[in-house]
Amino acid sequence: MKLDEFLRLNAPDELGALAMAVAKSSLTVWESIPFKSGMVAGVNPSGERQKAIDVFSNDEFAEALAATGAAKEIASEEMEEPVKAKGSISVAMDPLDGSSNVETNNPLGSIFGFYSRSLPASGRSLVGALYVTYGSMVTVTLSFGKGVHRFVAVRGPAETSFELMGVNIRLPERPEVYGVGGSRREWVPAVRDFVDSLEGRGLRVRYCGTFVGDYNQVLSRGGMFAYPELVNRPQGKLRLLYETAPMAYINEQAGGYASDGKRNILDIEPKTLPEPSPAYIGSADVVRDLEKAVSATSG
Ligand code: AFP
Repeated sequence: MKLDEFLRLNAPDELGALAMAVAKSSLTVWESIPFKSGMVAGVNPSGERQKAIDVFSNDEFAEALAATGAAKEIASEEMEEPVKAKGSISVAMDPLDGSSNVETNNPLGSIFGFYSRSLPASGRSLVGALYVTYGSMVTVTLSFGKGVHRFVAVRGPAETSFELMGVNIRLPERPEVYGVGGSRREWVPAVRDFVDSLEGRGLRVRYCGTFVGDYNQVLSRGGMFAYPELVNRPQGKLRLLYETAPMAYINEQAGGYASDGKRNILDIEPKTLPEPSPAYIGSADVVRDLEKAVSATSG
């Protein structure tokens, strides 16, 4: 089944239009990655230096989302202010996750959260979420609150389409892999001890340095991805609205759990658009054990 047919049957019209716009634009972004890897002069609202591909993917997705007429506002990790439009759904996006990995040809990704409320809003107001992987395949993984489904880009004689690849994807029972961002000496002691214990549980480290790529393999193999609380950066690096809440929504739909170390990521009410939070996401039993270990040591 192709993505457009799936969306017609399974998604409200506005969400379907937004998801289809993202899928089409992801192919344009994918083709542009090798040609736009240089830095540009600006920094994004979080103070990170931007590549031409960060700006290009932001503009490509923002224009395509606005053109659907379904978006009320489009907020992005790469924009100071949201783009306002006339639809009813608020979109928050990280248009190109992991752009520092372009040179090394590691996987990259794009993340989209579809919110029913004006932004900033908690993950409880998500009505859908989607991420794209640009790896050995271009895939779109999405949920509109009824399971997690995946589509893969397939080149046909006339056009490239997205074909159904996985229905009702669930995290496997047995966790196999983990990946943790930052460096070991920056992790708070409770996180370091917990990560050490994962090897004893039979998990193997697998880390590519792009949240989407690292989470995507956790969804396939079970385990945990974390960008944890750091000694000098207690809120970690990843942004709630643009990154962790949409992925937590998908992860919950796949039977998993995501925490900031104390509570469900979906329950956090961000006060600003780029608000970061520590993130531990993946198999429910592993992440709940992490939460217990971290909360037992925090005041
Ligand atoms: P870039 O977009 O600058 O490449 O950062 C990617 C990212 O935000 C996220 O995708 C990774 O999980 C995280 O950074 C990795 O950060 P470390 O290099 O500190 O492990």
